[in-house]
Amino acid sequence: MRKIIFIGRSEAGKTTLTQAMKGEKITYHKTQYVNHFDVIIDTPGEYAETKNLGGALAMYSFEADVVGLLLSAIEPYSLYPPCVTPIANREVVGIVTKIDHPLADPEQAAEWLRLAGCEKIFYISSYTGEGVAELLEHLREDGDIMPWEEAKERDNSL
Ligand SMILES: Nc1nc2c(ncn2[C@@H]2O[C@H](COP(=O)(O)OP(=O)(O)O)[C@@H](O)[C@H]2O)c(=O)[nH]1
Ligand SMILES: [Mg+2]
Repeated sequence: MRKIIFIGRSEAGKTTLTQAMKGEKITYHKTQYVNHFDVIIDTPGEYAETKNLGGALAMYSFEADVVGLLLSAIEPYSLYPPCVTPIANREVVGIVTKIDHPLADPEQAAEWLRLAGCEKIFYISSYTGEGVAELLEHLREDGDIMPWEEAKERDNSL
């Protein structure tokens, strides 16, 4: 699996998503699986809140294969400057969090992430697990057996 690093202001949902992606149950096609891959680097929100976002992107992305810029679907504004993603020198994907929220406006958040330079956007709720499997799938490398495939192989061998 490729490693992803989460960047986003505090309250964006980084830590909750990190937990939703590791060890916890992941819902894939309405069935729940446990993820064994350790693929996430969580960061404190301060990195995205100061003028140093570019520096953080450049520095921390060295440890990751993919950078995930998080923006919650209930944000009233975006901190991301337009076209920042090339600074990371890595693939940068946009992650809209909290799509389950009653006040969520996922398309607005997605629009801001595209403005920042993200081409691929994931829509996620760490509460319901929606979108988590898709993000894991995006990190998959040749030879990786996803949690839901492991379960299938086990069933087949019974
Ligand atoms: N409705 C909803 N709330 C969420 C979700 N993910 C996180 N939150 C809430 O948002 C707040 C900030 O989450 P946290 O993961 O600590 O954000 P961080 O500061 O980026 O690490 C917490 O109160 C979480 O319970 C989600 O998928 N849906
Ligand atoms: Mg956190």
